[in-house]
Amino acid sequence: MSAPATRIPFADLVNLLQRIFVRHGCSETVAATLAANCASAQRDGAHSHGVFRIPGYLSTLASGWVDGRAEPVVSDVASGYVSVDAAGGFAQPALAAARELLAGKARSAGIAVLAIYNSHHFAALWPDVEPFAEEGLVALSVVNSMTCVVPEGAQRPLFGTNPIAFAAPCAGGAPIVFDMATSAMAHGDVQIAARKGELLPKGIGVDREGRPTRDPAAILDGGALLPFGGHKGSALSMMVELLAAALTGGNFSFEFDWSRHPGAKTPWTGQLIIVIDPRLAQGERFAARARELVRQMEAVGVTRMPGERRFREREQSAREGVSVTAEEWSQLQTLA
Ligand code: NDP
Ligand code: PYC
Repeated sequence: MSAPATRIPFADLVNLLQRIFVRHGCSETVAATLAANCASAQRDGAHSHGVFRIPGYLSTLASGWVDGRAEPVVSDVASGYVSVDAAGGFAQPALAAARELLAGKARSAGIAVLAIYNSHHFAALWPDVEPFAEEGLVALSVVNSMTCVVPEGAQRPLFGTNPIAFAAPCAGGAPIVFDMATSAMAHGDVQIAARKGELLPKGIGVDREGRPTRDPAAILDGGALLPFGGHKGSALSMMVELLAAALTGGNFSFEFDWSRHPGAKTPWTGQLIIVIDPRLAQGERFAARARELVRQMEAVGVTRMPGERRFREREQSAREGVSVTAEEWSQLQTLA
């Protein structure tokens, strides 16, 4: 039986993670960005991309696969288009470097695109879109990952778990946010289930022979995941490959070869973010309309909006501290 979880103030967790990233080869800027991202996921109960990911980040840094000191290069391509070469580093510092330019363009043109390439994304996607909605903007992002999903009708994996995240302002409350893998389950959650020795629901993946399996270890050991919703999730996953890789100049999920970097875990791909300012055409009406949609959803019986669980966990973390298992806490202190 594992020891009970301990609760850590959010700022202390960020500081500890930042020290770990610096100690393991990141610049101060990159470390601060990754630490805030990872601690936010832990704070919100997004456990597949919280401190669970730290060993993967560190083994990747040690393998030389990712550059923790990379300096992103931002290009102002057109009135509604910004491009960033992440220089073989992480996607989040690339977004941070281009963020002001991107939001400014969205506010003046009504819409702007940020294309990040030569980047590694190993995190939840909602932290990349939610802050835009908090500023009254609508944001949509896609990122492709690593080959582990069998397209509908295919015999072998090709796509990544390829998440889509969306955030929009909503009058009088928290923004509306969803963030979902286009695979039936995120790879991180399969790893967590394998670690706990739990069986998965039906329809998540196949073993190395292509037979349906509920065993997460069989999926991880030469097997593969399925898209969610059959051909529909498969089409969305294809779209993510096109937008996050073909459009940005990044790798498709199947294009990179990390075999010479044992320990490498972070997909080397691309990310697209589209930001829209609804106020240009709609004034404050968009946020009011969003509130009306939520009201009507509740009226027909919806009791749980996407993002709501995270916001609840965030409130609890603010009151009581961020929950981390005793094992994770002791491991983090050793790593720092
Ligand atoms: P989930 O299936 O857990 O959740 C997807 C969305 O649905 C969330 O917005 C969630 O809200 C919402 N939701 C969940 N249950 C309900 C419900 N019963 N009613 C209404 N809404 C609900 O996420 P995934 O497993 O698909 O993805 C997990 C994470 O993995 C994501 O953050 C994703 O970005 C990340 N990921 C990252 C990749 C990368 O390459 N960087 C690749 C693949 C995944 P809530 O958050 O409140 O639970
Ligand atoms: O959980 O599928 C996943 C994932 C892939 C890359 C980072 N997270």
